[in-house]
Amino acid sequence: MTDTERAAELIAHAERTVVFTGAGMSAESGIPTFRDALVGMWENHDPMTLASPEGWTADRDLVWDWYAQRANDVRRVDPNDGHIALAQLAVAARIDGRAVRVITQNVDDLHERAGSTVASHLHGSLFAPRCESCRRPESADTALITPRPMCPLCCDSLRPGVVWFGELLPRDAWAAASDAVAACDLMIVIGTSGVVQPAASLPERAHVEGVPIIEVNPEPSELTRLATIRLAGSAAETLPRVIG
Ligand code: BV8
Ligand code: ZN
Repeated sequence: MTDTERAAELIAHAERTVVFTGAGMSAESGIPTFRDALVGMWENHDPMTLASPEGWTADRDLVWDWYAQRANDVRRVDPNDGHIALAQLAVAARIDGRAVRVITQNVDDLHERAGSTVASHLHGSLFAPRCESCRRPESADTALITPRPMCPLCCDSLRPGVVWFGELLPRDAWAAASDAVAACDLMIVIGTSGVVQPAASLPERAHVEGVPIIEVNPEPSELTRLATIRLAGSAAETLPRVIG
């Protein structure tokens, strides 16, 4: 049996699958991975600085514009065959009483636009801006607007709805992800370098519990050592092959 066939077999029979995705999931939709995210006018900036409270307080307009550009970029692309295969997997599983829960580190909405329900956006969303002071949520379209809009309620600044480096993950997102991982009998890890914590500790937890892990990534990652099966390929090419 090839690794692809073994993976397909595990996926077809798992009762409670968790799909754990990173930036590589969206690469074939044309969204650069986090580390490649700085092109054009952003190439002289460090994503770790732009994606941090220090970067925000240093220059709110610059950081807001970076996120608005990323939100507009996502709006201009489509989910890829990998996103679509995952959405189809969940529909097929539900028919015979099996569950597929998507946990993503990504801040785009491509899983949702492919038809998936996302159980947890661990690092927030480009499309959930909120007021920095009163936390009033604003519409997804507000994320696309520059210059930086002000809160209509308290007139303070809006901020992007993402989790910055040095910020705690949203309690409900972390709880939903932890519960899904605690209950799963298969984990599919797609398109993540496995560097960012505490998100990367979730595959670790599954591994400790003896849950089989399938990794889909053209390159080895920090999580490859945990993989039961490693499929060295891209999300859009590999997932349709292993999801019947
Ligand atoms: C926190 C939103 C408590 C913003 C993001 C423990 C140890 C070490 C460090 C820490 C630790 N605990 C906390 C830290 C600090 C930090 C951290 O992890 N730093 C890293 C750099 C070491 N973590 C935090 O700060 C977290 N908060 O822990 O709170 C706390 C509080 C105060 C003080 C201390 C602790 C918050 C982290 C959230 C950061 N926000 N996103 C934004 O997007 O602008 S994370 C951001 O980077 C992305 O969302 C994504 O999650 C991450 C990048 O990771 P990947 O998704 O894996 O993407 P990457 O580019 O790395 O890899 C892409 C992969 O895809 C590659 O493997 C590639 O081969 C593959 N690929 C490419 N093409 C394809 C493909 N795969 C498939 N198909 C393809 N076509
Ligand atoms: Zn406000």
